[in-house]
Amino acid sequence: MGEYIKTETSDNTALVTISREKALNALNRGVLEELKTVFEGLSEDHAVRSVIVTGAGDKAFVAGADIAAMAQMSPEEAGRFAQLGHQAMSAVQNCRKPVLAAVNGFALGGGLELALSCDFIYASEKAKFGLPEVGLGLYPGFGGTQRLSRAIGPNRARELIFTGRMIGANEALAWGIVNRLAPPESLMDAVLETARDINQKGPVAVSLAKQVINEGKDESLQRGLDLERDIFPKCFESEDLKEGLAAFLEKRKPSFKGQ
Ligand code: DAK
Repeated sequence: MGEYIKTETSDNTALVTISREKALNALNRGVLEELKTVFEGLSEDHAVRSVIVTGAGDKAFVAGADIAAMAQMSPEEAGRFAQLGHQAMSAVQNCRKPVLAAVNGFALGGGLELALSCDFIYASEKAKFGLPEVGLGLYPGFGGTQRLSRAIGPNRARELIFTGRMIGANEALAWGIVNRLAPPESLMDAVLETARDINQKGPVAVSLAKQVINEGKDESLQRGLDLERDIFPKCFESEDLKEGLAAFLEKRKPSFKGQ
C-alpha cells in the first residue's frame, strides 16, 4: 500500500483512491510516481478486469498539480515533473484494463488531465471541472492541451484553457467531458455497476477494443479501420472467444477466463 494511493480489488474491480485529502488530493511527485507504478501493475494483474479511479473525501477528485511543490521548481525540475506527469497519465491511458474515472468533486488542472486519461468519466452532480493553469502563469502540462481538445473539440478546449473558467457537472455533461452524472451518494454505485457489466464480458476482447480505439483515434479513418481489421484475428486466438460462442450456442451464460 503506497503513501498516497490506496488500491482495493474486489469482484475483479480495482478501486484506486488518490488519498491526499488535506491538499485536496493534489498531485506531487510522490502521487505521480505511485500512480505510474500502480497502473503498470494493474495492467498485468489477471485478477483485475476493470479499474475505477477516485479521490479521497467528499470535496475533490484531484485539485491539480501541487502548487506548493511547483513554486520551488527550476525550469529543469519543471521539465522532469512534466515528464513524470506524462508517464503517469500514459500508464492510465495505456492500462490494458478499462479505467473509469469517478469524479467526486473538484477535477482541476492535473486532476482533469488525470480524468481525461481514463476511458470515460462518471461524475457527481456537485463536481466541478476546469484547467485554471493560466491563472497561475503556466498552461496545462500533463496532456490537457491535447486530450481536452480531442475530447470536446478545440474551440471549447480553447475557451476553458484561455479563461481558466470552472464549469459545473451539467455543463461538463453537455460538453461531452462526462458520460453520466449521479447524486454524490450514489456515484460509486453507478460506477461499480458499469464496472460489473464490463467484468462479465470477454476480458481479452474488451482489452483489444481499448487498444484499437486508443491507437486509432488520432489516425485517419482508413488507418483506424486497417488497425481494427489487423488486430481482430487476435480475438480468435483466445479461449474467451471459444467460450463466448459456445455459451451462446448452448444457451448459457459464458464464463470467461481472460485468456
Ligand atoms: N496544490 C496544493 N495544495 C492545494 C491545491 C493544489 N492544487 N489545491 C488545494 N490545495 C490545498 C490548499 O492549499 C489548502 O491547504 P491548507 O491551506 O489547508 O494547508 C487545502 O488544499 C484546502 O484547499 P482550500 O482551503 O483552498 O479549499 P477551498 O474549498 O477554499 O477551495 C479550490 C477549493 C479547489 C477552489 C481551491 O483549493 C483551489 O483553487 N485550488 C487550486 C486549484 C488549481 O489552480 N489547480 C490547478 C493547479 S495547476 C507541469 C505540468 C502540469 C501542471 C503543472 C506543471 N509541468 C509541465 C511542470 C499542472 C498544473 C496544475 O494542475
